[in-house]
Amino acid sequence: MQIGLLGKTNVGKSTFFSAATEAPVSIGNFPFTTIKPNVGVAYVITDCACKHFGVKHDIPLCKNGTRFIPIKLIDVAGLVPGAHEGKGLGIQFLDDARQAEALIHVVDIAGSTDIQGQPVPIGTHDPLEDVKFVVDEFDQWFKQILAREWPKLSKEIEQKKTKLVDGISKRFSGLAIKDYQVQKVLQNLDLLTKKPTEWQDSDLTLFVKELRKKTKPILIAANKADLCKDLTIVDKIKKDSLILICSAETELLLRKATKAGLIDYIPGDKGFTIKENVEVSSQQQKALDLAKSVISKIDSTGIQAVLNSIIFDVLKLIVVYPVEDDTKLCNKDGEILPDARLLPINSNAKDLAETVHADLAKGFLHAIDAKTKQRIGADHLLKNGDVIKIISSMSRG
Ligand SMILES: Nc1nc2c(ncn2[C@@H]2O[C@H](COP(=O)(O)OP(=O)(O)O)[C@@H](O)[C@H]2O)c(=O)[nH]1
Ligand SMILES: [Mg+2]
Repeated sequence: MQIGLLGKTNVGKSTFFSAATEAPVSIGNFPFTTIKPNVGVAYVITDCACKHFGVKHDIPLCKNGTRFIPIKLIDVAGLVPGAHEGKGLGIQFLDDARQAEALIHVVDIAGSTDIQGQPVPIGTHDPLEDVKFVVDEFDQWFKQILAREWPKLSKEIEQKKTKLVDGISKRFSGLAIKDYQVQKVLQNLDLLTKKPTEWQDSDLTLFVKELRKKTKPILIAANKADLCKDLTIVDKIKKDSLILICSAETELLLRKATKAGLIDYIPGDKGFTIKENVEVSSQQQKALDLAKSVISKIDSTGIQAVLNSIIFDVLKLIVVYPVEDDTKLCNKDGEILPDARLLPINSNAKDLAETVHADLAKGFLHAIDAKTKQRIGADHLLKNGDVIKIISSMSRG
């Protein structure tokens, strides 16, 4: 699961990235660190299944029933108008973005940077323009990929040398786009039966727009909300897009203060407390006071809400816990609920097996739902929070 952070320069992408990838709690030696300079691990938060069962476990990714689930975050190169034609870091940008399953578009909601990302006085740039241009760049990029080859491809399809879905999917290979997604969009737009050589330019435009929406959905993070004088601008954008307000700078400060042992804070909390018996310098106190006033203005820093929303609202993923013992809820080493996995909605028991190990799926016999103790088959659809033991003729040891 990879999520890309995109936007023009100076909106706070790197600050968001640093804040989100700074380990939210002390998670021991879990491999959480930066993978590449611009690729790191962030966490979504959910209620751990240990709460449902009323069991206690001591694992790094669960703190008092709050479960942290890792996702990959990519800080995509800054975007400028014309990126799809190679302007700015256009090529690098598209390279980073192609691997992402969904995108967080970081916007300077305070309007303190112009369209090129240069600082301007607060409130003098309309963030709606940024929302529009980013979607536009993306759609044009998609369009270019297909339109370039359409004259040739459409003929091949009609001569039955290539199948419609296959031919289109292949043009988008490397973008993590699946056949069924192409199929679905063609179907929704009634394009499955239209002769490809008779597609108008408007058909191509509409098709790529819908394909982009489906395969690279965008959530807007209205950043620098702390600077914003009038947040009603958010309502204007809300009409057509999913948008959440946040302050990456505040979250970064709070995570650093947590790491330094100064405060108790769990990302997403609507407040924090300074630990007893710690000395805070007057400078630190000032920074924490500022953070407190930001939180009281915008409810929470919003960073965790953005991460959770892209996984649970936009991608609609569910959390499932595979276990090897459905009574003790543990793995071979006796660790209770050691693993939480994010799966697409409509995943079944066999899909879960596949994510654990290919052999486990190959030899799949049945599974057991640890909550109901019921035996379930390969096709059984999983629900959010399920704890599942898989029984396979090919389980390892
Ligand atoms: N006030 C405020 N400033 C922010 C926030 N997030 C980032 N910044 C500042 O915006 C500037 C650009 O941030 P950076 O993360 O480098 O932006 P990028 O070019 O999009 O990666 C820096 O000076 C940050 O400190 C925020 O939430 N509030
Ligand atoms: Mg940056």
